[in-house]
Amino acid sequence: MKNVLVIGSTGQIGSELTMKIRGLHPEGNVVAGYIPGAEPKGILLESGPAELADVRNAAQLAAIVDKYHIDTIYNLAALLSAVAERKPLLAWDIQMNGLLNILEVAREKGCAVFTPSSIGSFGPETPHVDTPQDTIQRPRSMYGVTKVATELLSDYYFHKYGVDTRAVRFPGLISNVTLPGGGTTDYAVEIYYAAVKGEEFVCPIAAGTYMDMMYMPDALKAAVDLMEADPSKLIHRNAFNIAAMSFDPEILRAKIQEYYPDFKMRYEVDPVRQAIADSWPDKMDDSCARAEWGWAPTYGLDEMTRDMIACLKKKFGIA
Ligand code: AKB
Repeated sequence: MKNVLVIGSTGQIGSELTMKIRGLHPEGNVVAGYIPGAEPKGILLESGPAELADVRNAAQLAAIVDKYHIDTIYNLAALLSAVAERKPLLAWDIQMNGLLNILEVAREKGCAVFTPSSIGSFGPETPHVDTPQDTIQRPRSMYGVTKVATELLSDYYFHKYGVDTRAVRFPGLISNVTLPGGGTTDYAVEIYYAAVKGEEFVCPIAAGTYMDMMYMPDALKAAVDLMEADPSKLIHRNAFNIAAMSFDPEILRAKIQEYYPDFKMRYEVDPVRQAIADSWPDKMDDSCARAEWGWAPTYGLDEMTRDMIACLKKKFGIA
């Protein structure tokens, strides 16, 4: 991995992943791919090349791969779970037609491809505790449908054409650089912003709803480590369960109150997000990722909370 195209480089994951790969491969071209209206700014724009990269435009993607001799594509273009329920056809177009374009370009030009899956690829019939790597995947959200199809199509391109496709199933990702937009797990990011700004938090997910969560530095490490893993050790490819922590809103509230005892949270449960959350695992079993490519998280809830609060205080200039 030397010359890399990150599609969706200005999103929650992309804005940090692009910078991390640029740091790891200063000798390579690490292209920040974006769509109109989501142009890179600041350090992301200044530290390397940027190109319009709409997954629905195969010719545009092929031209970037040729221009920068791209060997690896990180495909982060997606509508998240709640917004995909509002715009299912657009979600299908971006997530499926877009993926097909990327896989075809990768097949023709010999690129490896990382297209993340998610806890959203599971559904109500999936075992919710210690969710196995290989289990029932019958999601009922459009996001989930596209994530299962992404896993299958990525495996198909590997088995049929030898395209080096690899992926993880991301938990809800908690970060402090770029906000997520339209996900079911977004509450676990927004709660920290509210606490640090001294605001009350209105939680859209009910007490007692457990979901897998992960701090962004671990998610970035997973994405890079998997793409650099020895392929001969990989029994699975699309996609590996990875886990770091599992909590419900009450546990998170209590953890934040260790830092802000006056922090207030009340519930206004969003039925769309709640139905999605109820269908997702409480806690995945990530033993295959650990065994096949050495996955291990660094951050638990304590370490993440300490770092989130410190980073957000700095971001907002709060002493
Ligand atoms: C979402 O909530 O939609 C995402 C995810 C877990 O895939 N953060």
